[in-house]
Amino acid sequence: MTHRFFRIPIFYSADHNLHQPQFEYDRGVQISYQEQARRIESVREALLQLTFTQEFQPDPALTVEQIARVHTTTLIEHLRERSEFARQQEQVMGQDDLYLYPWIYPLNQQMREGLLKSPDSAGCYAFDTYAPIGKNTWQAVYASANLAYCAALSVSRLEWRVAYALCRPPGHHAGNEMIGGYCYLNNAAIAADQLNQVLGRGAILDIDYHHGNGTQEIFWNDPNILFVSIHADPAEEYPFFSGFAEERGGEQAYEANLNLPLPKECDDQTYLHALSQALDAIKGFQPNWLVLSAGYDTCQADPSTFFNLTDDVYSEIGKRIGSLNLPTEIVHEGGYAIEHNGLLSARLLSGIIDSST
Ligand code: OKP
Ligand code: ZN
Repeated sequence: MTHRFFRIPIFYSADHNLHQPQFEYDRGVQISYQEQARRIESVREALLQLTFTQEFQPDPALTVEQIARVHTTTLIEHLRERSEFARQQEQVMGQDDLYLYPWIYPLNQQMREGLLKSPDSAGCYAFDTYAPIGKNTWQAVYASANLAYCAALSVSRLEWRVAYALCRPPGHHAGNEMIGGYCYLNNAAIAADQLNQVLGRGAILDIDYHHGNGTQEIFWNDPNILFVSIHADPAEEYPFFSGFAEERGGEQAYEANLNLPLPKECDDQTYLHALSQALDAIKGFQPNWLVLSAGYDTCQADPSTFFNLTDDVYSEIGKRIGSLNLPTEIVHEGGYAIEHNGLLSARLLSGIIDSST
């Protein structure tokens, strides 16, 4: 490709607004839900101000069959059915805005079978309390995954060199049959699967502050998809149970998984060093495409995390990723400095477009 000033589509759906839990429980203490709708609208406003972007609101194209390539139909049915149950419960209880929280976690099949029949089955496929289900959750989650899928379709057809899927809810904590950490369907995995089908082998780079345990799990045994993640050391930070450097991939795909955990007090220099390791691994894999799981909760301003990255580093991250010069889909993940995320995503995209050739 020789076009230096190509355009970047922003895939957006208003349906994310339908999913707005009010609360989350942080070690049992009720606080306001951090994964707010405004997170997306602030990024949308900032990205559309860039001269090289344009918005697309795609029609539904993602089928259940395609989702079922990365998630079990059991999980998909559970999400649909619990959303419907929340709708019924609102009627029965005369309540508005009811969300079913995961509180009871079955640890074997017998417990699960019992719990599934109960009104309290929201925890059946959850690993934490951060993914409650309301009446419109399925619709919002489907629309979010559809953005990732439609962006992947157009990148795989080489219609766009780089596309941005403004997904909400996020996806990288959602595994084959599990939800958690604000995530229900794994948007990045759905995109990667589509790109892999059309363009062959490729890489996912996850730069959210938290380890993308769901994405890692989904592609653990897939030798055609390299998963690389830079995140806060899980010995100290969520999700705690995965993201360690020793996790290198399953038997069929050894070394197709690379975790680069960083200390909580990470600065720009330490971060950029890890990023070059990540990019070296990606180049060595010789991928045909890249999915970037883009979280902005690594920035100094994020109220929920501990890295000390300056705003300028996002331009540099963008430049270095753009230099890979691969067909690229960016999938929006975390970031809780709500009004600040717009600036960071704009810098990331500007960096990418500056260095792409
Ligand atoms: C979602 B994403 C621990 C708080 C953990 C959940 C974090 C979910 C992050 N005390 N809160 O990766 O940005
Ligand atoms: Zn995160």
